[in-house]
Amino acid sequence: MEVSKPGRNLNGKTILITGGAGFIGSNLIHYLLRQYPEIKIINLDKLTYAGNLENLEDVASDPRYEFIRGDICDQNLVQEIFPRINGVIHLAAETHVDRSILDAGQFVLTDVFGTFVLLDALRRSLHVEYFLHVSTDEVYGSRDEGYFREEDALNPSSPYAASKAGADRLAYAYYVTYGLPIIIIRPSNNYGPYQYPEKFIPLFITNALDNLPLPLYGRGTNIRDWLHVEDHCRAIDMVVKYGREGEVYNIGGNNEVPNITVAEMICDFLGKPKDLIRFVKDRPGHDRRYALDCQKIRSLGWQPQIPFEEGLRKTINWYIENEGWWRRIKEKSQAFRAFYEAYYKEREVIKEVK
Ligand code: NAD
Ligand code: TDX
Repeated sequence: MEVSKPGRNLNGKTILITGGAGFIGSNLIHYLLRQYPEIKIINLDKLTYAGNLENLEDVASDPRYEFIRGDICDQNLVQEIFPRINGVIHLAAETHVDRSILDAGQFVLTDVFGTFVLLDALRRSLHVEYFLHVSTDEVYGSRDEGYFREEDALNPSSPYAASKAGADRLAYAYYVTYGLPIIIIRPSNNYGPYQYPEKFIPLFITNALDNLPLPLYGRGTNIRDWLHVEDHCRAIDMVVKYGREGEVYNIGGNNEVPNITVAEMICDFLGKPKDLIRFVKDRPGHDRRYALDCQKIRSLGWQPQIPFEEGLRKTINWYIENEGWWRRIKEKSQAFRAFYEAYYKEREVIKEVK
C-alpha cells in the first residue's frame, strides 16, 4: 500500500459535488449517500441539457442532500458555498466530444474557466481538506499500442479533450504554486444508468430498441476502455480517502473493446438484427484507442469489479426498465433533437428518428 490507513473521513463532512445532476454525478451521489450515513452533500449544477433532476428524485428529500442550481463560472455563488464545505469533487463540465466539434466555446468556458473559479475559491478557503478534480483519459490523446502512464505528455485531440487538459493542468498548477490539497483522476469511458443518450452506448441501446439505425463512425475499429460507473464511484471514494495531494490517478476499466464489437453485443443482447448498424462518416480527429496503465490506483487497493458483458447487460436492462427517462430526452428535448439533427443529418442516419 502506498498510503497509511485510515485516510480522509467522509462521514460527518460536507462535500460539494459539482455537476451532480449529470450521469456520473447522480450515480456518485447515490453511491455516497448509501455508503456514508452521516455525509452531507451539496450538489451545485447549472442544469444544462445534460443535467437532470429526475436522476435524483429519490434522494431529493434526504436531509443529507442539498441542491443548488447554479453555474460554476459564477464567482460570487461559488465563494458563498465554500465556507460551508470540507471537500470538493469537481465533475461539472461540457462533456460530449461531438458537440465540442460543432461549437467549442462553452467547453472552454465551463471546463477551463469554471475550473479556475473553483480553484480560486479553494485558494481563499484554507479549511477545505481536498479538491478532487475529475479529468479524463482523453487528455493523453490516442495511442495504437501500450498504455498511458500518469507522467506521460498530454496530447488532446478534440476541443473537449483540450479544454479538459487545460483544466487538468490548471488544477496541478494550483497544487504546485499554492500547495493546495488537489488530487486529479483520469477515468476512461464510463457506461451505466442515467447516461445521456447522445453518448455511444445509450444512443445505440435506445436506437436499437426503436429499430433505428446505429451510426457507427468510420469502420468501427476505434477502441475504448469501458468502465462501469459503479466501479468509477468506488474509485473516486478510494482516491478521496487515500489519494495523495498533487498526484494524478488513471482509472481504467481493463475492458478494451472495439466499437463494432460493442454495437454487435448490443444487437445480440436485444435480439436485434446487426444490419441496424450503419457505417457512417467518421468523427473528425477521432482518437483511435485509449488505454491506461492503472498500477497507481491499484496500489491504493482499487480494481474494477464489473466485467463488461455483465455491466452491459445490466445497463441494457436499465434502459429497458426506464424507458420514460430516455424517451423524455430523445423525443421532447429540443437540445437533444437539434444536436442529433445537425450532427447525424450529414451522416445520413436521421431519416427515421421519431
Ligand atoms: P454529463 O454531461 O452527464 O454531466 C455534466 C453535468 O455538469 C450536468 O449535470 C450539467 O448540468 C453540469 N454542468 C455543465 N456545465 C455546468 C456549469 N457551468 N456549472 C454547473 N454545472 C454544470 O457528464 P458526465 O459524463 O457525468 O461527466 C462528469 C465528469 O466526468 C466530467 O468532468 C467529464 O469530463 C468526466 N469524465 C466523464 C467520462 C465519461 O465517460 N462519461 C469519462 C472520463 C471523465
Ligand atoms: O454515434 C456515435 N457513433 C460512434 O461510433 C457515437 C456517439 C460515438 N461513436 C464512437 C466514438 C467513440 O470511438 O463511440 C466511441 C465512444 O464515443 P462517446 O460515447 O462519444 O465517447 P468518447 O468520445 O470516447 O468520450 C467519452 O469518454 C471520455 C465521454 O463522452 C467523455 O466525456 C469522457 O471524457
